[in-house]
Amino acid sequence: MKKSAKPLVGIIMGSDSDWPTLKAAAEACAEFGVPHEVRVVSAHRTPMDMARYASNAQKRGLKVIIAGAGGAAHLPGMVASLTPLPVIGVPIESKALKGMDSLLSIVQMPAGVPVATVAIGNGRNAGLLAVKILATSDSKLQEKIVSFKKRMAEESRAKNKNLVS
Ligand code: RP5
Repeated sequence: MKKSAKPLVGIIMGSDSDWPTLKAAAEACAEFGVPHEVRVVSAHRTPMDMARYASNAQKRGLKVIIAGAGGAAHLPGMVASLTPLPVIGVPIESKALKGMDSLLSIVQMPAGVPVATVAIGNGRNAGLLAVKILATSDSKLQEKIVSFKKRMAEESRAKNKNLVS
C-alpha cells in the first residue's frame, strides 16, 4: 500500500482508548493494500468535528466508514445519519457492562439509517467487511479475498485434522 494513496476507508473512534480494538481494522485494511485513515472524533466530546468529518467524507473520496465507540455509543449511528456512505459499527468492550451497552447502542438503529454492526471488540471483522465492500467494484481485491478465504480454510483443516476420529 502506497503511503500517499488517497484513503478509501475512514476509521474513526470516540476515544484513543478505543484504538487497541480499531487497530485490528486498520491492520486488515493494510493486509489487503486498502488505503485508510484513522481519526478520533467523539459524538459527545467533539460533536461538531464528528459532524464535519461525516458530512465531508464522501466528497473527500472515502467509500466506507468504520466507527468504533463504547458505552453510550452514538458515534456510528450519528455518522450514518450524516453520510451516504456505508458505516460499519464496532462496539467497544466497556468495563461496566462488557460492551453490551455499546452493542445495543450501535445495533438498534431506526429503519432508514443502517449501521452494519460487528461483534463486540471485533475490529478485524470491521476491516474485512470494509475490504469486501470495496471489492464489489474491484476485481483484483476480489481475487485477494478469494485467496484469503482459501488460506483460512486450509489453515483450519490443517489445525483440526488430528481431531477427526
Ligand atoms: C466513548 O466512551 C468512547 O468510544 C470510549 O469507548 C468510551 C470511554 O472513553 P474514554 O473515557 O476512555 O476516553 O465515547
